[in-house]
Amino acid sequence: AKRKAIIAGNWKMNKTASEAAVLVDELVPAVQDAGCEVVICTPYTDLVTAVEKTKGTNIHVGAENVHFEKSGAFTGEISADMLVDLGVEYVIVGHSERRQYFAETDQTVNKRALAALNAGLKVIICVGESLQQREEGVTEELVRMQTKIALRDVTAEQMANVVIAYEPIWAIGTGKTATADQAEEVCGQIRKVIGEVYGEAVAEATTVQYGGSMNAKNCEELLSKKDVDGGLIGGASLKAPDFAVIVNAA
Ligand code: 3PY
Repeated sequence: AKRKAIIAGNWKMNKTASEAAVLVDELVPAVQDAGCEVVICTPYTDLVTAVEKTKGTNIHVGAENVHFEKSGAFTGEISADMLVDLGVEYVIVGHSERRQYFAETDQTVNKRALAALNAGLKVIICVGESLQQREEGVTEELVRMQTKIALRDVTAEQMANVVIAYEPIWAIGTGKTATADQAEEVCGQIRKVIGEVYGEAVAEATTVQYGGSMNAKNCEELLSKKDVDGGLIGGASLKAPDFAVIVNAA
């Protein structure tokens, strides 16, 4: 494919900084021959360790969230500039756990994506339907809407720094995985909506990942699909050998 496959780990709320140091030391040799882009998205408290320990390697570091304001009275929040200054390159925006537990909406996803892009970060924007929405047959409409709103005011030029991760909520942390055909279908729908907004060339160049219990066993089939350009990896990203299998399958 002409576009870049990206395998990104989403560590979620796991690993102290000391534990992160151990894991990154295991990851560096395990993924050094990757043919894809390799990203690890870690808790804020692990970022300094991750950036330091991956200097001069093929591993890129990302955060798991970012606030949309530049600075000010937002106790407990972290700005895009703060991440950039640390050497962080990526940030996940709109993971379903943030939508579900932290009142994230399509509108705040859009604000975070814009703030991150304007600061020079690359964003991994997560979209995906619940089990109920899938059963009601509104997956395509829902994912189209989430994608369109998340990208409002994002320029065609900035799309070079945008990754979309299709993460069906029913496949997150449940051990259930979308079938490769389901993943391919929705990733294709996402690419189609990007094409409607930005044109075919941008759509063809945009990395669209699948996420949701992708692991060392099921990665090969999922990654074989033409519209699945990598993965956002939960639990399996916390084990260096498993993460390496996924990276080497991409
Ligand atoms: C999962 O695989 O469970 C994820 O949520 C990846 O982001």
